[in-house]
Amino acid sequence: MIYKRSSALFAEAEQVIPGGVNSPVRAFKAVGGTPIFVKEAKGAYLYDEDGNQLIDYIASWGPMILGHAHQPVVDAVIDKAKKGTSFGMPTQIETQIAELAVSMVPNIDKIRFVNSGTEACMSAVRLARGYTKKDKIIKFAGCYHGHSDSFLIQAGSGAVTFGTPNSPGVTQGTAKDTLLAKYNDLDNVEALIQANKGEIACIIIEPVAGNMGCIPPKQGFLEGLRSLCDANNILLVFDEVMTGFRLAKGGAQELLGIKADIVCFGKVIGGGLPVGAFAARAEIMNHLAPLGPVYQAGTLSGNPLAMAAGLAMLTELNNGNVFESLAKKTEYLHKGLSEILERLQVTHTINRVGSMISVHFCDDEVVDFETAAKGNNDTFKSFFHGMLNQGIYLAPSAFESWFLNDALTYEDLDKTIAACEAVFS
Ligand code: KE4
Repeated sequence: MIYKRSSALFAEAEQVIPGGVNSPVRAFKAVGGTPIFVKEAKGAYLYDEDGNQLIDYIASWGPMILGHAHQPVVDAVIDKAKKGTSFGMPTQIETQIAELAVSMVPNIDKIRFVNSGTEACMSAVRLARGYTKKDKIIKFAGCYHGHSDSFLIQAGSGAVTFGTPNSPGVTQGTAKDTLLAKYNDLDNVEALIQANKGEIACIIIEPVAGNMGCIPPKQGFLEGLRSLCDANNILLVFDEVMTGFRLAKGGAQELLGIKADIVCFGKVIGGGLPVGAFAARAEIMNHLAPLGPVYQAGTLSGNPLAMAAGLAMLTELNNGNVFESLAKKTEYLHKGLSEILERLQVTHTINRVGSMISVHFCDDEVVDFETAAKGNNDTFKSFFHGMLNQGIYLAPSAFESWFLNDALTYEDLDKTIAACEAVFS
């Protein structure tokens, strides 16, 4: 594959945009090489600036679950744009998408729209703190909830002490209120709660982790968190920015049968336009301004253009059964890749939940950040570039989940499996 034009465009971008990208993971730092510039996309295929067609396995990191430029979404956006894109005043379409989302997702009565997953998670934590009148939060190593200060925290010195900033610009004052736990380790969470009795407002978690590769919750883990939260007046916040409207209509709450107190959304809910949201039962959501004292706002929150894309997307998902089709395609891909890698004796493990999947080049079971970090990154880099050179675009990091879109055909999946065989033969 030739990337001459992408390389030239990247050099230009670097002059005026830090690192040449508007989000770091796009810069290929984890896999090396220069990022691919996309000219357009349709269905399961990306068309880059050098004229290469690529089978897409990130779907814009989740949103494009029905494939790129899905006609009903495109039509809705075009129609709405002609009538104005944002007014800074309430519009009926906000109520329409809110009613639909509330009808699809369990345990929520009200929803507030924002402009990104970060904003949704940041606002959900502020709401949890305002509602419980407690300051500390527990998050999990390897889980990503966006780039808000409270989340850019790494493990502190002791197992049950507070975290320390993992980015310059995050203050110790912020970090002291974020406790870091180990994913799938209930004892560790219980120890943190005991060591910070009465001070923890919420536990925020990706119910199926997607930012360490894909990591499913162990049997009983989420149920245990639910019980610990109930026993300690702690709110359980599900960050469903990735899993929401992807794993099921009702997301991970529906698929796994666990009730969260606050649920955060992003990605799919916006149909490819910038939309995030957070939702809960009315008793909690009514603490939000202008009804309650917890402040949260946004100039473009609920703007009609983004709502039109999101409403069209959720309507398609609510009326169809893409989740079963996607799960079957992902299982097919999983089986195909496993057979090849086993036959070629490539040390690996594959995690999969619904249409989220990741390949880890290690033989340990990948159950948390520590085991995810044991993957052989050199092997992953060769895998990534070997697949890319055969027209298969995977997530450019071993710590990301792949996201299947329903425009992928079984022929595309077979091509992907064959490309994997070519890489390791
Ligand atoms: P955004 O602010 O990027 O819309 O959402 C933040 C976020 C929150 N919660 C979860 C579980 C997420 O995965 C994300 C964002 N995901 C990354 C991919 N790992 C987006 C890609 C990027 O950062 O460019």
